[in-house]
Amino acid sequence: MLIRIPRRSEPKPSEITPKAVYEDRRRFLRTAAVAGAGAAFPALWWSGPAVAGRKLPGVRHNAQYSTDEEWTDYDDVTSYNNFYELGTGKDDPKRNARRLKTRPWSIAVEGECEKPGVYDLEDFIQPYALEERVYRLRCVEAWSMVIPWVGFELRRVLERARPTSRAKFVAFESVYDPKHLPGQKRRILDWPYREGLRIDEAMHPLTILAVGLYGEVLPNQNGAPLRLVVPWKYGFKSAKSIVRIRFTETQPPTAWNTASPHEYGFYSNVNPAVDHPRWSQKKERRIGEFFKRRTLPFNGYAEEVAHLYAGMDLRKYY
Ligand SMILES: Nc1nc2c(c(=O)[nH]1)N[C@H]1C(S)=C(S)[C@@H](COP(=O)(O)O)O[C@H]1N2
Ligand SMILES: [Mo]
Repeated sequence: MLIRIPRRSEPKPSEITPKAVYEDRRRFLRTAAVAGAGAAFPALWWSGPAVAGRKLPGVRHNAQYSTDEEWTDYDDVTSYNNFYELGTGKDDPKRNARRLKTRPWSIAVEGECEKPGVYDLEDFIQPYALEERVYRLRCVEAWSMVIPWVGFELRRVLERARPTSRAKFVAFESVYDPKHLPGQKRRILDWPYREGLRIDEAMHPLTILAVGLYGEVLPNQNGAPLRLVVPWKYGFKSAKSIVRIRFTETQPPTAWNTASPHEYGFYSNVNPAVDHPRWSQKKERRIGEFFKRRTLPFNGYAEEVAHLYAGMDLRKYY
């Protein structure tokens, strides 16, 4: 088997900014900050109709929360997808990627919080420093990948909104655009795609909102412009192309649980001891590998998250 050396984000000589330009830019940033624009994030760079694939600047690699396993090939990560809004075949999302319109895009933060709001994508992302997190993703269909995401912790967004003491869950809603999205012309799921987390799961530092992968702006087929990544749960919990984040007092309905409750629970923590009714969850095929691997409890993140479920019967709350 080929050992591939992961692409790290070392600057090429061509990317090293000349000193004069750099100093000019610093001056510009200072002025902008004084003017109250808070230019931590380069908005101009980020805007535009077709930004998928553009290199993301200023991304810090987070080694603490990253696996050092070999990254799944970029081509597999971006051409073998589940994104039913763009079709149910694995190659449909890439083929239909252009049907998803990611600009303009706004995100509503609402429900049980003191500071609800509707934000343009650029304003929503602007306050957060971008990090690279290399996570395992385990699909309920018993395959897995290792993906270098770029994003920030969801808890930063939640803290800013100041949830009230009644906020016990966080609900997520994906894009609804049946005019353009071929999958939404059929009732494969009860659109829009919905997901949810208990608030402590949503606040866990492993839970991120991703805006990129492989150091670049997220391709549409991977859930542009903004998607959830919850690495210790089956892939379907990580909702793509999010337009709404809502604090709720009661457990919110979710797309797959609504479609088939005995197969897909609300928690859906990766659990090799609980089979899917139609297949085993004991092993998985890492995309790009031949032999199957044993699936680990909580997808290998037990040390970080098992305490969230202390005393819960995870066969009942699957
Ligand atoms: N809106 C939306 N989000 C979604 C899905 C979907 O069909 N629609 N599929 C889920 C499933 S089953 C998986 S495994 C992951 C796949 O993410 P990836 O294609 O970026 O690897 O996205 C999840 N998020
Ligand atoms: Mo999945």
